[in-house]
Amino acid sequence: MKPIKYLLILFLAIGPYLHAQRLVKTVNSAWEFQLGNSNSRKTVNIPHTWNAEDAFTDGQYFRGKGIYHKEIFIPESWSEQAVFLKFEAANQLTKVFVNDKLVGEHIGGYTAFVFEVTEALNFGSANEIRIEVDNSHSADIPPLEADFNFYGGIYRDIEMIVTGKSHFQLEGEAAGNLLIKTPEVNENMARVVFEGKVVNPNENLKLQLKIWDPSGKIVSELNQPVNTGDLSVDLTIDDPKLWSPENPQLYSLQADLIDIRTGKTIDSFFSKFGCRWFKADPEKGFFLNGKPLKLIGANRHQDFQNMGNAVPNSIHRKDYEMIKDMGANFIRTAHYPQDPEVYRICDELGLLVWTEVPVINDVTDTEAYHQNAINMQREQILQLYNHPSIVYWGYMNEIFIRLVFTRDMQEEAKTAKIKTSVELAKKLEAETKKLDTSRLSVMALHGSDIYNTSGIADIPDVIGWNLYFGWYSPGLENLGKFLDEQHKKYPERPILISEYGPGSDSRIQTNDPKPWDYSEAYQLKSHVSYLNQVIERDYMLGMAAWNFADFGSSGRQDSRPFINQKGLVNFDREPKDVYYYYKARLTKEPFVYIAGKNQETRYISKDSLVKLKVFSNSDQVQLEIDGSEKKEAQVKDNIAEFSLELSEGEHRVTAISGKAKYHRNIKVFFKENLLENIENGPLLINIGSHSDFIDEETGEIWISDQGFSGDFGYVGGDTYQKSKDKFQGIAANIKGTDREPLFQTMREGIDSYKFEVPEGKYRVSLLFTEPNRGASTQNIYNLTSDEIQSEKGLREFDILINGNKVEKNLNLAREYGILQAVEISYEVITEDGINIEFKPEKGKTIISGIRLEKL
Ligand code: GCB
Repeated sequence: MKPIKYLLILFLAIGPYLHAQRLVKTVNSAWEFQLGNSNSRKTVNIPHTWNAEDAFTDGQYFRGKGIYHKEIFIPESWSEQAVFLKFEAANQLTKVFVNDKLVGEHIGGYTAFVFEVTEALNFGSANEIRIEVDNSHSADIPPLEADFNFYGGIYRDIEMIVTGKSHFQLEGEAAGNLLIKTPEVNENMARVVFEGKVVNPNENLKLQLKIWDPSGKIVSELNQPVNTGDLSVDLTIDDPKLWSPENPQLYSLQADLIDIRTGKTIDSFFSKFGCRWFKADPEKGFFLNGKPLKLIGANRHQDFQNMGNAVPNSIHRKDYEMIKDMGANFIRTAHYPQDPEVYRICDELGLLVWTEVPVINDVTDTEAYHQNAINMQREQILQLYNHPSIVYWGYMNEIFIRLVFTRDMQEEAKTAKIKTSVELAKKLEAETKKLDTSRLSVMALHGSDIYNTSGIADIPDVIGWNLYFGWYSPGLENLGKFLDEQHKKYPERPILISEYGPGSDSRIQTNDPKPWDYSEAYQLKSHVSYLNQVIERDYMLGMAAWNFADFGSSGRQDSRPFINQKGLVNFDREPKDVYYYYKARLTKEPFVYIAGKNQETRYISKDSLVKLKVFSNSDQVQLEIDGSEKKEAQVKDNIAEFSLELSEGEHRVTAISGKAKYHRNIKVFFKENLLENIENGPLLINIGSHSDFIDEETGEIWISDQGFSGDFGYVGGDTYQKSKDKFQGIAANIKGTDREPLFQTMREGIDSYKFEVPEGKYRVSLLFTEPNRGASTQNIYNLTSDEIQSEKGLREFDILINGNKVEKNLNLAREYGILQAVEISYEVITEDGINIEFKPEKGKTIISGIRLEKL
């Protein structure tokens, strides 16, 4: 049965029991919002952040205070009740005032908090609510720094909760959650322990507890008197229906507080839970309900294009449905607890979860920092306790990375840093186990031995490695070696890969992928290799790709600035090729997909073949070309590769494997004919790159560069390379364009670019950028000639088109500034061909792209 249908039945089954003895309602709409010291207010709805736009403009975003105001009418009839405000989260320091009275303060941006406001309210009249939220950097609040945006605001729901004077506890770290523990589960029985606190000033109460099994049948019932204070009930379920990714069956528990004198229910608590058991074996991997299960999935950040972190529940749901749909069984909510809805969804869908608190990159050696980190872990565990999906409580990510990458750090300072981090890890481990012995503790490390030598890696139950071989460090194949070494050295330590994967950009397409080219093809190649290397190692618990979706990170300058592009899907959740690859690799329903959604137009040379990759979960794929010709290929690692001899023009290819079918139209152009057909459209060249670049706005394709051997191409020079083994070009924000990759790749030291065009009038547009960050425009004339020699960026060159000098001493830095997109168009009348010559005066010549149009 589909989960939705099944839930509906469950809901109908338990519907009558959900009496509204506790009023819970959102208070999200129409708050008056004021940012920083500004006097102006605007009306906003919660979820809200003030950084949805500015985090994507110049690498800086507002970090400070925002104030939310609202008048709320409180009815007279509530005066005998208790009233609470619950915040699912606000980033990151929050103060709540009711009628100018401070009712509570919360530290931390990713967990919920509840304040009782009864005493501050005026009943039967309007009440002024003011919420001050501050996302300024604080040395005492994790995270100190990280590769994602700390968007400020009340970005999750606000609820108002009204109960009787006696009620289940709402205030406190659990934010109203009562714990359902399953300390013992096997095929025959599950022990269920229900724990909570009752606030009971004056009534004579009893507790009525019911448990429904996944089919809606009551399997346990209990009535007992309760007093104020701690509550603990121990129950047993026979033949429990086990929760698993294939069959995520959930039990429901409802606890009612009943006034014995009147028989009325005065407060209720409802939660689902699940019965399952698991372990992490350092030799044999992860086991769920006694069976081995390789954990394969992704990490997920909570932001979305144009919304920052203020996303509705529907987007959370869609994300996890997509993750489930691609066949994953595992998710890491990196790097912080996510919306409560997320864990409900993972329970329902059957995704195993690693959830963690945001202690990232660095630790402050203060009591306050340590305590805040511990409180976050307490809140996370107590609030999310009942979710059967959660199997790991995480508490640190790459905690030594700042230390490793800080140059000139004194030995003493390093030792102190290690000491405070290890101490904090020990405290977090102790706190985690104090609250929950049934789950595994975990931390994520970057590829450095310092975690082993410092002893920190021995603290949690499980170690996650964030490994970027083939990206930050060379060689995809080094992954397996690294893992084997670790496993051999630490045979008692269960390990998994908590992050891996390169950045990619759907605008960059090639059949010849290289590290750092940001192509979808390189991303695919790298994920295939990682999957192979992990799946063949039994001791590996599993792996989580970095990241499910592209996400905002204001400090990043990749091929799309301010965005981390390692997503399997884009920031707007449009899948990249690799997403479909996972689907082929991990799902069982017949599936076939022709890769290259963004590569439907191919520019090839006449004598070469069109390469197609087809993803499939069967052994063989048949390809039908233009309805008649058929080809067949074996599937290896869920990919069937085809090399097709296709004529110029449009072709329809259909891939068939078993019951699954997929069509794609492929348009082929021969490069040799482009100049001949230039009347039909411009020739666009992505100079300095082996990839085609697709302009998302116009659909134009800037084809990969080529050397001249007749027809068109460059003469002389080298591909511009900022650092060896890395990006061919410069990964930096280029001002004045959103076609960054076009300007980021260049040819340096080029002598000329030639086109054997027929006679006529043409427009030649040349694209440039000065990549040298050191080439300052201000002090350029103050440098001595020696300095000029050493400053590679200080270049000046002439440009001649068919012998006519069109630029004299072109100095990009001086005339336009560095990292600025520059486009200059020239009109040319020719009788025979176009030759663009570049003559250096100082430094090396450089160019990023050419557009050639016939007029
Ligand atoms: C990491 C971090 C993660 C980054 C990622 C990256 O190791 O844990 O927060 O976003 O690398 O893309 O560099």
